[in-house]
Amino acid sequence: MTLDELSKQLTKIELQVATGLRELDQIDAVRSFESSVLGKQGSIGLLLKNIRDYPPEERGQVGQVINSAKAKAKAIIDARLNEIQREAVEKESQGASDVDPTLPGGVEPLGSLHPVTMVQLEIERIFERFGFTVETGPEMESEFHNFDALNIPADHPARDMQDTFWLNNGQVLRTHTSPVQHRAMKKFGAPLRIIAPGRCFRYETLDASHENTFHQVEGLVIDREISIPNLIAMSKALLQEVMQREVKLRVRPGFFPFVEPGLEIDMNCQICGGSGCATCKHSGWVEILPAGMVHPEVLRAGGIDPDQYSGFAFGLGLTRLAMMKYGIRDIRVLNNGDLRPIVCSQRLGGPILVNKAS
Ligand code: FA5
Repeated sequence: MTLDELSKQLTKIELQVATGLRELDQIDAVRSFESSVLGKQGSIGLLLKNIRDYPPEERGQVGQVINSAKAKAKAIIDARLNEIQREAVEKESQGASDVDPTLPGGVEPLGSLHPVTMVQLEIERIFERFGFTVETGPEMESEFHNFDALNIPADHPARDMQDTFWLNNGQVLRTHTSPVQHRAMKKFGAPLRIIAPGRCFRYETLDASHENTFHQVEGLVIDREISIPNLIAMSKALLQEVMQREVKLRVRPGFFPFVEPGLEIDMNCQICGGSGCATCKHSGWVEILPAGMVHPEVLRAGGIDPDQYSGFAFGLGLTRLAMMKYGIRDIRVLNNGDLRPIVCSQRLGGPILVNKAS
């Protein structure tokens, strides 16, 4: 199995674990499910066993990808076990007998993973294959990390580019995932390759493509001799792999104080195919991947010598990418909990989402 096939296989297993567990409410059933995944003959266990079939130079990377999936599966299984145990204790403490005719009937498990979660898992898998580490950062951020460390001083007009929710304690709800750049530089130094998926918050007027709570995936690569062609090639490969089809990119100059030069990488709208619709504001293009070469001041603030290293960074609009992938025309249906506009297939490996909103 190639690395690519392995990666897809693991994403499928992760989805199977998350979905399969929801139907199990007995400890024994969860334990046997666990061994069907993590045991020596389990779906992940067998992949681990087969590492030796890979050429020696690939084994490290293959092992990393499988072990990361194993850890995630274990965490989800343990959480389900805890949940069942807690429910059993609660039931016992209430003195419930085996049959309680007053309890409501059993409820069929409904739903599937959120479309944004599914695309996030897919992106994590793709980047892990390329040796990236997945990092996280706090949603409540310091002004320093959200702005200053990114070369946005207090009096700079760029602070107004992203309307901010300020908190009473002087901190902010992070307006983007870029603060993780500084944290990662301090944590790992150079060279480094990370992605950082997460929620962002902006005080803004809502429309079909703008939410006040949305997801981005930050990307940061720092090494010697990194250049813009690396960034553009990676962007195209990434978007096509997620969309599973050919996509067109449009590259424009963009301004962000933390990169120089800055780029706006847009993708042709997958809802209307580029002819224009409300989601792409009738332009045929969706702003999906602003990026650029990391500004020397940002490297310096992160303790990295800009004479030795360069890097690129991007801030992928994950929520918008999920919309493009699943044909969701209006971003607001993703957060409002009203499932009616979205018809979700329960089938593993590929929920089908049909957006009925205009
Ligand atoms: C930023 O947030 C920069 N931090 C991105 C960046 C990172 C640039 C690293 C350079 C280097 P921007 O404000 O354009 O840039 O947001 C990035 C992406 O997030 C947008 O392209 C869009 O896809 C998505 N986005 C922004 N605002 C919203 C919103 N209100 N609702 C949904 N998605 C949004």
